[in-house]
Amino acid sequence: MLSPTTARPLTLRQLGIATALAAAALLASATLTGCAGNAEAAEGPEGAVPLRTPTAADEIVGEEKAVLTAAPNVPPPITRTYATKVVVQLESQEVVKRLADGVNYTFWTFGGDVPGHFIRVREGDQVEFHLKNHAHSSVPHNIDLHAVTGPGGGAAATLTLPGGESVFTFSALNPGLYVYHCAVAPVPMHIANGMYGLVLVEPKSGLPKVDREFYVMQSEFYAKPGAAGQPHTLDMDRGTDERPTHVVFNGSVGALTGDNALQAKVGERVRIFVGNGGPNLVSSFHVIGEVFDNVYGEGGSMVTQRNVQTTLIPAGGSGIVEFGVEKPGNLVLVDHSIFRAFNKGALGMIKVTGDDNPRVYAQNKGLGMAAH
Ligand SMILES: [Cu+2]
Repeated sequence: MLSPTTARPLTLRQLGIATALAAAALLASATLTGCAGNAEAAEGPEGAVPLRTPTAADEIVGEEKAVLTAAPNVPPPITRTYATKVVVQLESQEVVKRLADGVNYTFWTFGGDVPGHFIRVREGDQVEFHLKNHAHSSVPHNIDLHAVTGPGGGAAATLTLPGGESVFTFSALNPGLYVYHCAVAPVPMHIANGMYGLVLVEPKSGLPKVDREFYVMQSEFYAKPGAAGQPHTLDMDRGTDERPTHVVFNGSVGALTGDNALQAKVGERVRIFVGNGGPNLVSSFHVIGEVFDNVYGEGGSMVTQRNVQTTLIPAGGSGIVEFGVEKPGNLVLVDHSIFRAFNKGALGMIKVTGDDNPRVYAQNKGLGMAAH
């Protein structure tokens, strides 16, 4: 019987739970969509599950072609205040590129690059998705977008032979940052060869303005040498054993270091859309020398935590991190499963320029060597 208990004054433990719930409710109110979005309103204060079935009131106005970008670039923020039909055109291509110094690899890609090109649409948009498979491909490909509500995330509708094209349509019902990948059997082979990318469904009210947005996607490779003079290919045994030869950001060792380092200036706000293509490893994403002011956990549509050192990016998942840049110098992106960073390639850099601020950080004495 519950009734005698509920009549008593709250215990300290119950009060603690009540406080935690109130705090969670407060945090939940700080969503990206605010309270203007229909779906958010439909969820109600008790967090009831919304049904997002589009109705006649959700009018689709006009049509536009999606701007797709290769990492680390991100398409511009969406300024539209209404839903439209967005035409996405993506082509699967099998290409030989550098994976690491001395290692060329036969990548299978979306758009010719690893990770695949970034897609940005608005919550409520109707997306007409065209998947082409390049005529020189050796096998069929398709696409499963985690943003899709429907069979296989689109995979069932997009099995495409070399030289062919498939088209399907979906409504971007849920805001958030989603992985897409190829899902043709054997699925691990297609993903391990590089077939993944990110699609952002921007909330109706948009994302808070920042100065820089970057696209960073971690993944790992299981490479074995080809015949003499031939590029490396997938080592299925290593893949099955989860023993990668390379763990990288944006498709190759050094894709975000040296001349390829990301750039920012002191005083700017930075947002990184982080994805993890896997196929196996979970990423402990960390930026050496910074603290994430905001984290949208697991790529969902609200800030779930503030002041975070390291955030988990699941295989086949994502996260959004934001931080202000207060100090010039080099910030280092790593998977903090740290052998991966320093021995297998999961290392990137943001070069921050601008005026120094010793109040933020100052080195007061060097190596501490004894005076002669
Ligand atoms: Cu494929």
